[in-house]
This record gives sequence, C-alpha cells and structure tokens, in this order.
Amino acid sequence: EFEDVCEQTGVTLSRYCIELANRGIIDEDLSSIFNSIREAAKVISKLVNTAPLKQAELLGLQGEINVQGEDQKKLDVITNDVFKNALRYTGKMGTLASEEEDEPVDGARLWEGPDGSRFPLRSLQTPGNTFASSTPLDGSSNVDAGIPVGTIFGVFQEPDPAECELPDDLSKGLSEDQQRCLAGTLQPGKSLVAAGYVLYSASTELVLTFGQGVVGFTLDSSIGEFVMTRPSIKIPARGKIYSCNQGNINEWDQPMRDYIEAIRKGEGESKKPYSLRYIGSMVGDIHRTLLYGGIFAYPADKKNQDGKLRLLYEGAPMSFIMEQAGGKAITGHSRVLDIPPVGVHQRVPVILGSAEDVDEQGPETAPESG
Ligand code: P6P
Repeated sequence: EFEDVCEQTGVTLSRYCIELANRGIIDEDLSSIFNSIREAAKVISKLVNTAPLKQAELLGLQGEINVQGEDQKKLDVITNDVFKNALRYTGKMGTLASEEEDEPVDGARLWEGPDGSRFPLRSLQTPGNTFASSTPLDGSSNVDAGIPVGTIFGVFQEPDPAECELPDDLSKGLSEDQQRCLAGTLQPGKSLVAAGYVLYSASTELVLTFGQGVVGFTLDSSIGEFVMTRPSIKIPARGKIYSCNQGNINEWDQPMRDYIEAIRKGEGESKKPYSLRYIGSMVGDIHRTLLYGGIFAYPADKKNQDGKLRLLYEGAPMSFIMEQAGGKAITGHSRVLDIPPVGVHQRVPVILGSAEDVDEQGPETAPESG
C-alpha cells in the first residue's frame, strides 16, 4: 500500500511519484508537475552551492526592486526563471504565483525561437488546470553568507467554478479566462493538493505532502536523485525551542509577549526554559521545527497587522505541511489554511509548530468566514 512505498527508504522521488500515480493517489498532471519541481530543485541546489565560486555571476544585487519592495538578488531572478520555466514546460500549468513576479504568470509554454524571440507554442497556448505558488529562493538575503535558504511551493487544481465565487472587486472587468486563472490562483490553503519545500543547506532536503502525511528526500548528487530518507515525518507533540525574531518583541501584542517571556523563563506549561533558534530563513527554521518540535512565529505587530510572511507562497504551503505532520498553524486568531486570499502577495501572521506549543500560545478561534 501507500505506506509500503513510504517505508522503503532508498526509494527515489521519481519512483515515489510513479508509485503514487499507479495507486491513483496523484494524477498524471501532478506527477508531471513534481517531475519538473524535482529537476528545478536540483538546478537551484547547484546554483546556491556554487554561488560563492561565481560571485560576479550569481551573488549580489540584480539592481531591481521586486513587488515586495525588496532589492532583488541575482539568484532571486535566476532561480525564479528556473522554477517558472520548469513548470511551464509541463504544459499543465494554469498560473504560477511567485514572490518574484508582480502578477501571476500564465502557464503558456514559451519557446525561444532561433532569433531569441519568445512566443507561446500554438498547441500549448491554453494554460493547464494546475495552479502553483512559489517562493523560488526564500531567505535569499542569507545566500552571500552561506546560510541555508530554500524554495517553497504549493499546488492547487482547478476549483469547481460553482464553488469559487471571486469577490466582485476582484473579478470586475476580467475575461472569463482571466477569472478562471484568478480563481485558480487565489485559493485558501485548505484547497492545496500538494505542498513542499527544498532546503539548500549542508544537504539538500526536499520535504513534501500530497495530503497523506509528510515525506522527506535527500539529494544524492552522486546519482543526481532525491532519495527518500524520512518516510513519515511527524512533529513532536511538544518541543523546547522557540523560533522568532525576538528583536520585534516590543511590537507584538501582549499575549504573544507574555507567552515568549513565560517559555523563555521556564514558566510555561512544560516548566522548562525553551531555547531560541532563529536563522531568519523560513525554510531552515521550519525544517528544524518539523523535526525537533517547538514553535515558529512571525506574528502580527503594531506596524504590520498581517505580519511579514506571504499567505499564498509561504504561510499556506508551510501550514499544510505542518498540519499533515500532526502540528498546528494559526494566525493568532484563526487557522491559516482557512484564510481565502484576496491578493497574490497578501501577508499573514504565522504561529506554527508542535500542537501543544501552538495551543499554549493561544488556541485559534473559529475558522475565519469567507
Ligand atoms: P526577519 C526571509 O526574508 C523571510 O521571508 C523568511 O525566510 C524569514 O523567516 C523572514 O523573512 C525573516 O524576517 O524580519 O526576521 O529578517
């Protein structure tokens, strides 16, 4: 059964996807999408790990400002192109919402003509019905210092038109196809069919979920394959590490300040002081939280009522993974996965990790309506 495949460490990601497709757990489109994500992850791993050796070409600033208002790094742009084109070449992509793209990119496969002109292939001009969101290189400001960075991705399938009522202010003036693409892009995290991240660190780890638990793979560069190393990742019910930018503590609301002060001093439910571990790269901080337990938080603060992290391509995929591993993910007042996005780059406060730690911080209220 599905569990058998998961128990056989040494299985490659390629074979894992074939086995799931043979069992009807994923369809051919999703299998194709994951093939392209797998190949893109290998290329990005190589780029990140060799960047210091090719400083002029790969490190430093691109000289552009992205939609986030952040200085784009050369690697932000390069890795975004790698990820975007890998997905486009599947011909299955409806749109890709990316941290590095102002607007969602349509899935029309582009072909570079001999004269360098780029045009959509006639046969694949109509985008597919798979919708993805991605942070191609999360934490890229850390790359120059060799600190771990990562890729985050989420995959949706075409929503049932009857179920997706776009708010009028969003759908006004859009063609039917544009409304279809927007509805496919702006879905709540609970509609994700798959999510994952790639951690570029001492090893390159790819962690994913198709909604049936969380599985981890490690890149074996001697064979150029991701090999299953963690068949079933479950986050401990409680940890002893908290992960947040404590420099912002004065900006947080009182309950969050009280909570951090309590666990820091050993005055929380576990009566033991927690350690602070924070590398400022979400994928690294989440991967450690997933494996060791504890809590990660980028909460709302006085200046940013919605926190800093983006719902569509950071908060939702990571929350899906965390819940699938037995953890929890809230905004401080509701479940992250219940939030219906109204914008591609919408931010969301995120408090996620071990279920008992998240409950101690503050049980979520009823799911947000919408
Ligand atoms: P701060 C990186 O810029 C990022 O988006 C996440 O990877 C990380 O968790 C967070 O921002 C760090 O933000 O404000 O603590 O530097």
